Amino acid sequence: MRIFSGIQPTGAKHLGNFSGGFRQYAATQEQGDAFFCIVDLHSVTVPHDPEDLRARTLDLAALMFATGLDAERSTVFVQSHVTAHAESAWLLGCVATIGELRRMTQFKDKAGKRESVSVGLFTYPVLMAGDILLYQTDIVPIGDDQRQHLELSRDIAERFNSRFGETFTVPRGVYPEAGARIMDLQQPGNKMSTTGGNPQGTIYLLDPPEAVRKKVKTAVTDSGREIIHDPNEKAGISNLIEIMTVATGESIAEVEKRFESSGYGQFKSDVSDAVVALLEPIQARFREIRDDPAELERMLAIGAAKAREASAPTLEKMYERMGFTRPKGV
Ligand code: ATP
Ligand code: LTN
Repeated sequence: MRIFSGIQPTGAKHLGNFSGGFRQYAATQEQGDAFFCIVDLHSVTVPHDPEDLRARTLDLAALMFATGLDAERSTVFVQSHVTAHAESAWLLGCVATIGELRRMTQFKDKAGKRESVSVGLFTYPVLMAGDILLYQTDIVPIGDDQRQHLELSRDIAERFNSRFGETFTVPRGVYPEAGARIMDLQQPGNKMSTTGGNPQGTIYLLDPPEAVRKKVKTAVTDSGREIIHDPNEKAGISNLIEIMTVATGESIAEVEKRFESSGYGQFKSDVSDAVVALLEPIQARFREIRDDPAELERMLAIGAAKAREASAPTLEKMYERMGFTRPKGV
């Protein structure tokens, strides 16, 4: 089975990214042939600082290994190191339609907040479709916020296949059972997010223990007393329950049962302990791995070579099926 997912190198990574991203990457790599891509081309769709992008690309690679990716088993690479990604985005951009891109809620949200919006932000989902389809991907581990983009990738794959002949595997999204959408602790109506969130409501993976405790303690809840999962009526508590499941591996029902007779104060304190216990070893491994940038660069170079080899046949097929001539024999 082929597994593919991507993650952006800009912004500090948070517990939502851990839940929908990192922990699913580490789990799915056991199921087959896995590719995990640091999507730097996606990160320039909004204004960015070049030095920051450079530094964060290596930091993100370190975090991916620190959260359990195994360089022997999985291919971890940087999107811009494999030119097939930019090429497939052009080809698929001529298959996707303006109408379907206009319906993307992430574009509407992000574009609505800016005066000037890049063309790249609009065509972002097409680049993402190429990422996935180039690898004949069967499953894509992601968070709930990427569901619409994944559905679009499937539509583009099916359209290409029916217009030009069977070329792509149609991929399936894989979402965590609990924690597919971790919410902001201060605004439990919005997802935890680097770009759109509130820093006080966002638990960063590199936050020190005191910061985690303060953020959980001040998390917005409700005036009730029961620790039960009801996202409509009790968004804040439901979110803390899901955070607990992410930190301990328990189910929602197990967390509810364990805190049946506890108050919110005790529950919050136990949630912070569990999150701190989750993050401490990740942070220690991250510091170790990041301290050897030459080794990280070597691993990414190996990843890029493997990704080039794996994606080349599909890109070639795309060109051929679409009727392009190919350079021969020089
Ligand atoms: P952000 O909103 O924080 O800027 P992002 O979604 O733009 O994040 P990435 O960091 O590339 O960008 O996301 C990596 C993975 O994390 C994706 O699979 C995404 O679905 C998932 N993810 C992001 N936010 C959350 C969340 N609040 N809960 C669960 N999964 C999430
Ligand atoms: N859009 C995604 C990042 C992303 C991705 C991908 C995820 C880019 N290409 C391919 C899965 C598969 C995001 O913002 N999280």
